[in-house]
Amino acid sequence: MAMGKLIIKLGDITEEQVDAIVNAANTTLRGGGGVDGAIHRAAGPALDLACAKFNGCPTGEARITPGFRLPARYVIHTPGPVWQGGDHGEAELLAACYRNCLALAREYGCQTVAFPSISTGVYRYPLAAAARVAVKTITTGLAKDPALWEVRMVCFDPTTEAAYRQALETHK
Ligand code: AR6
Repeated sequence: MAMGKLIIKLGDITEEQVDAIVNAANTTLRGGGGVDGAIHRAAGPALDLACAKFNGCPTGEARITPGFRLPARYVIHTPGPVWQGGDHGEAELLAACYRNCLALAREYGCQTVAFPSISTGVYRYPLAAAARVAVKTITTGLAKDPALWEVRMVCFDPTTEAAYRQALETHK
């Protein structure tokens, strides 16, 4: 089987029609601002009830819930690392987010997955560096999982989109 593809697009992840969207959450999994707030608003209050059952999630790990009112069947929640200068394991933790989300997607039979730019908002991870980690980890994940046919990086602004396009070009 041919390897699935990574596409980069500008958009609002809550509108993506995919098997699973990823949420850049915090370790409480109880919602917040940014993409997390948008996903919780669009999914409706049942999402928070489902998240409450996990009693939180460590940075770099992932948890899955239904998508409720979202077009996506599932939401995979992952708390990214807070940028603390780069010598606190941030790159490895960010890679673990992408890896663990793809592992859960695989376990739940997802063929299409959409990611936001994890950690580059409130958590201040430098954009170019985060994009390199994301592209490398997603590309490795696609090569290992023949059932996964499309991963979308859904960027909320043109600067973010340009950074991911650049990372993909450089990676090739
Ligand atoms: N669709 C796609 N991307 C979005 C959307 C959207 N609807 N809304 C924002 N983004 P952030 P973090 C982009 O801050 O840095 C929350 O409060 C945004 O422009 O959402 O991982 C959590 O509860 C940026 O490019 O996530 C945590 O406390 C990217 O998503 C904390 O923020 C990530 O920005 C997590 O911080």
